[in-house]
Amino acid sequence: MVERYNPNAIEKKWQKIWDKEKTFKTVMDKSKDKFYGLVEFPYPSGAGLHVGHPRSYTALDVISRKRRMQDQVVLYPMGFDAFGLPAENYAIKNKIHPKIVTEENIANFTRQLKSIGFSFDWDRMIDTTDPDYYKWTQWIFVQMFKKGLAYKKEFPINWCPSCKVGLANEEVVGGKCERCGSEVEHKIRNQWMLKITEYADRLIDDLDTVNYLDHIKQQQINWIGRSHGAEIDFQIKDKENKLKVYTTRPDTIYGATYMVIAPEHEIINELADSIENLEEVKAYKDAANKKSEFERTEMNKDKTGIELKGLKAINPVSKEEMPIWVSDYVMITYGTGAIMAVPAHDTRDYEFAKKFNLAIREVVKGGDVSKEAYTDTENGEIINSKLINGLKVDEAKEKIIQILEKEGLASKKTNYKLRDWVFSRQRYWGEPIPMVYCEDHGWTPVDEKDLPVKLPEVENYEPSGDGSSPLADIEEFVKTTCPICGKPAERETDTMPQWGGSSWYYLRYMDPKNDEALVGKEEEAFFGPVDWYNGGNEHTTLHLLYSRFWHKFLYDIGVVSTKEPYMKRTSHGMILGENNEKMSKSRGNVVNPDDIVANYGADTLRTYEMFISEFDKSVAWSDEGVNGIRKYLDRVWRLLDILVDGGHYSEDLEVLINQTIKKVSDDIENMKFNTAISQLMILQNAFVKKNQVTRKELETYLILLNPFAPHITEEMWEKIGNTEQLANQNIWPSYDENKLVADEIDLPVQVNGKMRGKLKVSVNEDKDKIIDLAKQDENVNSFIEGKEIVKLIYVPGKILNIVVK
Ligand code: ANZ
Repeated sequence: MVERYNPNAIEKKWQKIWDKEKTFKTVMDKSKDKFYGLVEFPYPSGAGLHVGHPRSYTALDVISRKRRMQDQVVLYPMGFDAFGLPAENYAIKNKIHPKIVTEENIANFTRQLKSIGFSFDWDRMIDTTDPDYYKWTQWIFVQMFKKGLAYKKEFPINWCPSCKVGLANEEVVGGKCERCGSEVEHKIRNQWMLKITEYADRLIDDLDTVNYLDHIKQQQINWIGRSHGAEIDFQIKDKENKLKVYTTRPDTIYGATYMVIAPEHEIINELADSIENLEEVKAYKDAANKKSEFERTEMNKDKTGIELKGLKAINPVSKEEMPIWVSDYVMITYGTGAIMAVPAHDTRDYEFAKKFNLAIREVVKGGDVSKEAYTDTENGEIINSKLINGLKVDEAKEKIIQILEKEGLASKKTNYKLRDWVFSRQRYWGEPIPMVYCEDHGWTPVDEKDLPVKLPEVENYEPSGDGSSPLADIEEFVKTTCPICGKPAERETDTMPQWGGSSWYYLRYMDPKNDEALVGKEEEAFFGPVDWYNGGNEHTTLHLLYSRFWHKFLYDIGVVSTKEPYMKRTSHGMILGENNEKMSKSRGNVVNPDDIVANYGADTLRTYEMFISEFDKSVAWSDEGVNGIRKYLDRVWRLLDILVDGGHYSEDLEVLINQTIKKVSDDIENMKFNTAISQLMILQNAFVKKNQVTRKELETYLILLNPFAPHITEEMWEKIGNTEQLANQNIWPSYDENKLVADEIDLPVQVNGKMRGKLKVSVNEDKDKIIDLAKQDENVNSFIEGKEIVKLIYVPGKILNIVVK
């Protein structure tokens, strides 16, 4: 009998060895294939690691460890996205420099991550708050400025009048300040913007070249919100002015029964004299300004509006006069801020027309517009529309645009929901935006040789109270000289958002210590692009979009050689508390990974998190489940008790072992970790049932289990006499195609009594499977295809006879 399984001792031992020997150090080797696996680097919060983190980290650790054993050069790095609000707020409250808090938190995170046995190359660790790192974040900003992609614009910030501080969107809850509950106002500030809109088409079109889960691609596409349509001019009756609308449905122009403009539309001022109910209109506009865009566009909310009395618009095809309404469901920031309303075929217009008793005219046949708007564009046929009757929607769109274009009243137009990216934050704990303002030269970037612009040491992190960042109060920081003329000038005091440092971090891992370039050419060419990126669903929209934008920009200026940063993107489901609710301190259902490691071992934590459910599904934590995995690893350990000599697989287990190799190999690549582990459990049971495991069998078993439970498997591997670590070897087993099915035979297949083929199947294969296989056989299928099968005679191990009409 060997001693009992003692994870704590074993795990500490191996972690020390990995650290000391730098087992997972990544070294470029062009003679081999590379694999770059990436997981989202955490924000090092004071609360420490959450059990959600290891779900993602273990998944790509499993894949990375397997790929290493398949002789690939694996880059699997880790770092910290350490700028951000919590450290700053903590600093304000406790008067501790955010740098100190951040350092402590990073140390704690590192300890926790190491205790779980991830195979990160710790020599490549990065920290976005390290000046050697953010120097390059600033450098990228400067390049963007030089290419005209960074510019200043007046833009409202969320402003808490009682805290006297600008708030991030996530600090505004239901329109109120998250800290003090006051109503949040909008304060206009001159802010830095990045022109992501210039990349909108490429950000959609290049999705064809990457392998992201479908819903992730769709989120990118929806966020960018490209739509093709036309701008059409509607003459205002008895006036010079025209009302320009944006529509994606010019085919429905005969169905337009009224116009709607956004409350902020300039025509209200331009034609104020002719508006009979101007006071009411102004009151409506004031009320609308208080609402958020979300409140205004919410589908199910009650529509409000007011008619512009005294003005009419003229439909350019039917020449009909139409009323003009003002409503806050039309946004000034999209299209032209005005629409032609077609209630019969647009749901929002329909609701509006019903509420205010406006005409609904059907112009696309196919639905029942007395009940609801008919919005189908595939099947509809145009009616009640003199110039385009009988056409399909698509044809009608083209034709109407053609007709109106000739008269100079319309032009094709593509619109995007995507807006330029507000890149300024009025905070201390972020990368200073490396710009200088000079009276004579305006905004000028800091000279590249003077980067990084470091955050100054300060005593006070309180925002200045007028909407500027705390940096504005530090004279030594603000006062500088103009990089062009050398005259006194002032630094920008806004800092970058947390999205900055995380938009390019995957590049720095390839070459983290380079002080001449953000990444060396050779390293980038070898390691790039990221082969597989896994992260949370909450980051599949913005973070992904922002970093794809930066990457494309870096491609354009020749820093990187690929158009896309990530070849593959997957996401994991959330781990909920035992009570099925989101884990949170206030709910008291948080599980601390430290406790699991201490009580059960890291291998149990890892294997449990991979076994818990399908990888992309949310799932509740279960202590019982953890216990179950611990017992399984205990049983694996006891395989040592039944070990016998033998450099082969026993004959009766050969098929099961080959099946297991195949299943574990395939399942890992498909992120079906749970079924890979089930299969390993089945094989372990088979050894126990036989009360014997040969040395060869145990070795194969340990290799297959190693990615999930690296410590116990290294220990057992060593115990049975191996001297070189599993993790470093090109040792992943392959399976024998011919040994995947038990007792294979060639089953003859007849159709109407004539021999038509033979199927390789196991003796006792079930009937449905046999029939499926027969249909897949080309020759057999050619005799049954399109015919009715009237009878099937299957004698297992002997013959299949199909009788067709
Ligand atoms: C007439 C029409 C008829 C429309 C119909 C739709 C269906 P996307 O795909 O989002 O681009 N629209 C245009 N500008 C708007 C604004 N500033 N605020 C609110 N709505 C606006 O949708 C474009 C459609 O949304 C446009 O096409 C317009 O309504 C509306 F059967 O014009 B449509």
